[in-house]
Amino acid sequence: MGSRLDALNQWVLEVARLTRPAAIHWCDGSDTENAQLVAQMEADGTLIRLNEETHPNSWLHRSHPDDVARVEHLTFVCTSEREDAGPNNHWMAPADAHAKMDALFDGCMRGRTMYVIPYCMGPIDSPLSRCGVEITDSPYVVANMRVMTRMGAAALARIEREGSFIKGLHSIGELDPNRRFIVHFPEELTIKSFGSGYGGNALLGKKCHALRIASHQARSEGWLAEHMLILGIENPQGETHYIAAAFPSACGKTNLAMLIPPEGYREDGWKVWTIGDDICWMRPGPDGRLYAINPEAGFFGVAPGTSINSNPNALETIAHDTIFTNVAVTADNQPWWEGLNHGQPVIDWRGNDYDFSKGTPAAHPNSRFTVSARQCPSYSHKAEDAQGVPISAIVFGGRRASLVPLVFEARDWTHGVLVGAAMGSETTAAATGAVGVMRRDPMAMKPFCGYNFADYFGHWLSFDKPGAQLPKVFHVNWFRKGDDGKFLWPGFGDNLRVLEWMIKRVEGKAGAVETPIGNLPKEADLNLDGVRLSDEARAKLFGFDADGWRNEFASIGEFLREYGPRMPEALHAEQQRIAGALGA
Ligand code: TSX
Ligand code: MN
Repeated sequence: MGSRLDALNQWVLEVARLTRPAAIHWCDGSDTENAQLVAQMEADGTLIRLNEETHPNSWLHRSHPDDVARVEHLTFVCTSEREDAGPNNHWMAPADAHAKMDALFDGCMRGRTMYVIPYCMGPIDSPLSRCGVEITDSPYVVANMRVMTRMGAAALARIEREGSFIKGLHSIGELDPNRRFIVHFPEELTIKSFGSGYGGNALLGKKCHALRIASHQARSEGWLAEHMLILGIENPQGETHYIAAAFPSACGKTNLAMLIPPEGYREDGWKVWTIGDDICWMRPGPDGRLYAINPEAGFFGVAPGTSINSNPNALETIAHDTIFTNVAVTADNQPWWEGLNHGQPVIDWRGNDYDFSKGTPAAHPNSRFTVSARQCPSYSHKAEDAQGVPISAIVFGGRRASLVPLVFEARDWTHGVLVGAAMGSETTAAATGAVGVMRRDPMAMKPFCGYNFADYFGHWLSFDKPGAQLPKVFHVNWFRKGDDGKFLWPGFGDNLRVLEWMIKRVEGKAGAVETPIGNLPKEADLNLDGVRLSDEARAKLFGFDADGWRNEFASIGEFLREYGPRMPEALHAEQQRIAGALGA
């Protein structure tokens, strides 16, 4: 009695009264519990065992074919004031949203087990970490949350100690796309998700908690919850700098997080360490620097395109103890996807015989692996450090075939915030409509910021204050194309050449040319030993086109004005300063 778990127990009972489960299971996160759940899912076909010789203890899950991705149009942020959610979110009044969701949840777990998942986002002993409890009727969600978070007894103990947690209620419902909603109540630290069993819709610790709810919490508590990878770069002297980087989808975030240095760099003693591939929580430390943790404990990575060439570390990570979702399988029951460069699919992601002649992919383009970060060869022990890692540079990036050079440095923090706010990427493979259309995706947070973007930019600007030792901000573009439509930069491991320049800039050891859009390296400022670049490539990767940028800045000005009077004046002023420097 009087325990700090009373609030949790009461909420669990309340949810059970609404959803009417046949049983309630409190997840302790133990190996025994996991083995029982996996056995049950193997028995009912939720999980299919993969080739035990080549992929020990690995499983295939096939989701409902209409339930294969996040659903932005069905995702809502329910603040009491509509303007607090902003034009970047779908909004519903909280009371209406609760009524709508509770009607869906009414009796939805009849005959099913309700799982109570206590979890911690971030190292269990870190002051930067935050806890939550997800209630779900999906054992697949439990198995994934166990990999992606610190789940179970230790998290429950922390919740008991702190007395506060994020409430996440989830049911797969009937997996009916017409009865599917992902709803957030940032002011109540509550999430309700119905009708999907997939990824970000269902693993509520990830996008719903660690980004949408956390971004809202971070604003009021003075920190940042960002859609960023975190990596460490160790130089031959043994010093490690940490970088956080935000990219829209299809830019290779996981590949960058697990980068393997080019051969010459490896020989010289350079190493790259992985902290995280998707989410970064950071806050100012006592020395004024930003300290970051990865709130996740695993990778929920896109399978297609992952190969021995693009990401050998990922391939090694997923060689055992991995859950694959919606991949194809080979004749000998190995997982397969487009771009694997190995083996042949015989059964597609839906479980049908694969018909090569139809030209459709065998694996779903959004098929995934769920795997513990500890299995990654480049995983950094610093990822478990309660203090987090100090961030030396923040990198924004996008996929831009034209205009945007390989890399530039923002002149100061305010400029850096504008660079992040104005970031955009060209669409790839027909997920939605046209290919190659530029979409702005500020800080890669468009689907994930739990409040008004104008207020979010204001929050970013607020970190620039006396005593702050802020990271330098950069923008990169690995995807610049030549007139022949071919990529001009080799990318992948060679991106370390660009990261090295950034670190040397931070240390005051590398040169740059000042331009109106920021500081660009001269070719000689980058180590390009062994990289062959045409004259066109050199001109486009390291040059700056004033006419093109004048148009870009006119478009950025329009974009800022779309957010109306809440947009911070400092960003308008920064846009105008640069537009002015580019000439009218
Ligand atoms: O992930 C990528 N990165 C970051 C790697 C650390 N990709 C794959 C994007 C799809 C998710 C890239 N694709 C990168 C990149 O830097 N660059 C490119 C474009 C590219 C594609 C193929 C080649 C070169 C560049 N091939 C050859 O040069 C042989
Ligand atoms: Mn992501």
